[in-house]
Amino acid sequence: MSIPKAELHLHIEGTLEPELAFALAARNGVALPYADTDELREAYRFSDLQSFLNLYYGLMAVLRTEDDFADLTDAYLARAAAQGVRHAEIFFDPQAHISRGVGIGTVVAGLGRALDRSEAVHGVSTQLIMCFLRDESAESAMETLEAAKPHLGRIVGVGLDSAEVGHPPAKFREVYEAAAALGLRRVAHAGEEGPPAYITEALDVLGAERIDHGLRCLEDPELVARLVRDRVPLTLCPLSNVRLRAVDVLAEHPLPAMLDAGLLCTVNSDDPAYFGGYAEDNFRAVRAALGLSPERLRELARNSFLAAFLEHDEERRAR
Ligand code: ES4
Ligand code: ZN
Repeated sequence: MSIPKAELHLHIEGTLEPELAFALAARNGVALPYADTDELREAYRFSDLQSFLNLYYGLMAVLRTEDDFADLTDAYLARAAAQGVRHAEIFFDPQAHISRGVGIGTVVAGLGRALDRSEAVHGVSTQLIMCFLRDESAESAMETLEAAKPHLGRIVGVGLDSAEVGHPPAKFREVYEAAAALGLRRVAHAGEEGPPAYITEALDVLGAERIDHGLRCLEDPELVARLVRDRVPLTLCPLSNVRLRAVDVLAEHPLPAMLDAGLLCTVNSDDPAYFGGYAEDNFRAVRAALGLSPERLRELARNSFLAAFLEHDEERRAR
């Protein structure tokens, strides 16, 4: 039995398993530069975030129709439910689809169709968070927010992802202000590969309520003290950190030190089809590699609900 938990750092495009990628390629007549699923899996040897992103954005070519996004999301929800996920806050990257001629209306309709059935079919409540690509311009982010306006009833918040180094949060001040004015919640990837100053900037300039990853906060003791004092949740992704070489081996992951420091840490799967596991796989991996006590694992699960954008009645049901 897996412990009930909320998944707060999950890119829906990162749940595209090789088998589904090939099935969608066939359905849509898209040619892939890999002979079969084995050859594709062979390519999952990443040296850093950018080497992953190159493959990840390329494989998205198979996602074209509303049905594709519904099938992708339904497959994720089934896997998540089987791993004890009761609530999922799901990232998607509108710009990665708009730039390929797939409109945000198609994407949201497909995701939404699967999410609408999720509680009944899988017992998983859900929220959607649209992310801006930080290696695209601030103008493009603002256009994306504008394009999302007809769909804001389905979207709880905004995030910031893609290549971090060289793309500090402050570039997105205006679009985050506009998002806040629309009543959207705010999160941002920071301190995955980028310096601790990006975490501080995400808090100060973007008003981020949660930090995605935040691993490198440990390099700045004042920042750690602030994150502890203000109870800012960090959505850590241990298997992702190993696969993208942010940490050498899981046994050296700083999660235990971060919990000892009093940080509000959560454990999440990021891009599970690429990084070797879903939510419970990440819990199991840190338990095995880091020797976390049952109390620590319960704390991580509790933190996931505390850090979620849940209404109180939903929170009660999720537990
Ligand atoms: C991502 Cl691991 C990671 N970091 C930043 N952006 C991303 N998009 C998808 N996965
Ligand atoms: Zn991520």
